[in-house]
Amino acid sequence: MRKKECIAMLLAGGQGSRLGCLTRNIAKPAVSFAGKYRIIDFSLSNCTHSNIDTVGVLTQYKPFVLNSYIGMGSAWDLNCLNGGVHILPPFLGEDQGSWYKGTANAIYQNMDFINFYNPEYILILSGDHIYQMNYYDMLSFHKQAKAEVTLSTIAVPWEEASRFGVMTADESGRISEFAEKPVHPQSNLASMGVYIFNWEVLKEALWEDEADEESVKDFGKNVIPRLLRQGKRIYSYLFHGYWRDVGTIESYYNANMEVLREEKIDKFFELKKRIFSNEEILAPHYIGAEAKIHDSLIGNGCTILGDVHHSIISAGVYVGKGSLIEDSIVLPNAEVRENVRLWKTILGENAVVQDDCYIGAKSEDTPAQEGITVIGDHLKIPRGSVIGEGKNVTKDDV
Ligand code: ADQ
Ligand code: ADP
Repeated sequence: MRKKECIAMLLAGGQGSRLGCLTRNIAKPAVSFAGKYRIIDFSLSNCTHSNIDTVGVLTQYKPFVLNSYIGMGSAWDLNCLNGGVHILPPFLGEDQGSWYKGTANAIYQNMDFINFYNPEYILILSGDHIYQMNYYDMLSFHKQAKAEVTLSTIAVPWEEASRFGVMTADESGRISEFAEKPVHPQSNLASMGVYIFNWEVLKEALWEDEADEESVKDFGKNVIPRLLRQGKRIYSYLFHGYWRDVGTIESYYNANMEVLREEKIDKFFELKKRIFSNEEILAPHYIGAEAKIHDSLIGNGCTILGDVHHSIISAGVYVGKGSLIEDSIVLPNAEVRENVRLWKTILGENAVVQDDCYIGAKSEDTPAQEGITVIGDHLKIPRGSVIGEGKNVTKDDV
């Protein structure tokens, strides 16, 4: 009755330190995206559309916003009785458990959860990717290839390859070499951090990994390379769609801005399958008589009295009179008071910029040329502040 063919384990506990002050108080998968979503919506919606109805979400770092956002999982239709979404924090495993040391250790500590459903296959997902993918197609490939492990892969630009696990595969897709974030990559075929394992194979691999004192308990650094050395059947499943890892400020900013491109916007909102979101129900946004807005997304519950150009304004944001927001991302419930200029800035959730500030530029005439300015959540920027371009502003700086 409880047995499932395939269940998903979604890794959502990394510190996300490369997102700087955006993840000071919030886990990376709970960071807002495209004015309406949180990053985790993409992976959870993919599960729903792939008929995967049992998902363990492994949380660790700053989990409170994430936990309350996921709730019972009903937003993604994952609130079923036999299965559903389960939040799995550390310290619940055997012997009280301990902090998750790495991605593999996080799964190891939740073996009881997996055994409860006794699946044949385990799908491992990350909480920091923007994409739409049918995991069942990947599972069909995995079965057909008689693989023991399948990695979802994508060709990335060569200059970015060293950010990823990269590999070499033969014509059938069988992987012969794998290197985690090599300084000098020999291939641009990158791992998307999406894995399918035969549960029996993974179980064995996790025990071995735990016993290895040199291991940092990471899939990319330890588990995959060890299985490859053992001659296991590891396959690459080449993904052809849109996929972005939004683990850095630049990639997060660029992926948001990509949504705004006129020729792309329809594609984003008319995806074949809907992306579900658990956004609060808010009033419609209000645009004041003098406001000028173009090339932008405006979330629900916003009040816009100033100008917004080529920007993403998330739910519940206030923009006061005489303010101009350009090339920026304003995260939920932030407040931009009067006569403020924001250029190429990510303004954190609930942050407040008081009157007459220049953010991302030194004055009205010198907009930021490069670099993204980030203002942490809940910060209050005092009246008249000037914050230069390309700076990560945290509470300590203000
Ligand atoms: P990274 O992007 O560096 O590389 P990693 O830091 O391992 O990924 O995090 C993967 C996911 O696991 C994230 O969603 C993170 O939040 C979560 N996570 C990290 N540590 C965790 C812990 N201790 N407990 C729970 N969750 C945790 C990986 C692969 C590469 C691949 C890229 C693709 O190692 O081979 O190319 O993903 O993005
Ligand atoms: P590109 O031409 O940049 O490779 P596509 O034409 O496939 O990308 O997609 C156009 C835009 O639509 C992307 O920039 C992205 O914003 C959005 N998009 C398309 N497909 C997806 C998806 N599956 N998941 C999330 N966003 C998507």
